[in-house]
Amino acid sequence: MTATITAFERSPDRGRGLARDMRVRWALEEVGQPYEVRLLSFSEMKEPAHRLLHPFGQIPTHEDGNLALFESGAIVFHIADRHAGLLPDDASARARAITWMFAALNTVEPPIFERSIATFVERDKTWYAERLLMLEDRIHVRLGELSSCLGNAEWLDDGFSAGDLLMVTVLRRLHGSGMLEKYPNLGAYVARGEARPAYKRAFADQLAVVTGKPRTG
Ligand code: GTB
Repeated sequence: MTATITAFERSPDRGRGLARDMRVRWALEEVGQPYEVRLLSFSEMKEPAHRLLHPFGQIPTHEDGNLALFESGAIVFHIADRHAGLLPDDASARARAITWMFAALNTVEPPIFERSIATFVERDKTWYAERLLMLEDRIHVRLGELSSCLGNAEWLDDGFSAGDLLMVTVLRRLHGSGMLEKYPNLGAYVARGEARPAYKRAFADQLAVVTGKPRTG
């Protein structure tokens, strides 16, 4: 059965792949699973019908047969767990890849997301500059640690995994901030993720929602 995911009808990022359906699309492309997309307006997300799928009235969701899931990390794990390509077979390597999934979402994403929110909604506050510096200091701590851990490796633990997929989507949020540029190995890591054919297909599909021009490749 073909899965159905939900995404923004009008993504505030105008198709730059920052909304969290991007990571789900990318995971589905990596494992070669077709999917359908139901686009939702902000008001539709808050309606009872959608809240049956997502208690917090958000995107993305993932429906497959009788199973409905929310939380992008749980959805990516579900896809990676059921299809080959995003988690190693070896039990220890698999556990390490899952650890990186949690690290991306629980340790690296929070200060980065917080900074994005601040730049949207706190710009006019008297304390904005001070808060931005504080948030950027916190992000630099994490980026420095991640950069040391990655070193010259291609991916976080052996081959590309769902841990890398989530980490790349998290780090991409720093494009335009000037922060990633201080860590050349992290910049190259993100570029490697973005160069993957599955990433490109997912990016083109979410962009097509905005441009109305479906991808041709
Ligand atoms: N923890 C949940 C998950 O990972 O799935 C968080 C889901 C979430 O934040 N969903 C957002 C949403 O539905 C969209 S992705 N928001 C509407 C609402 O809460 O009413 C977050 C997001 C939104 C927009 C941009 N952007 O435009 O750059 C980037 C990321």
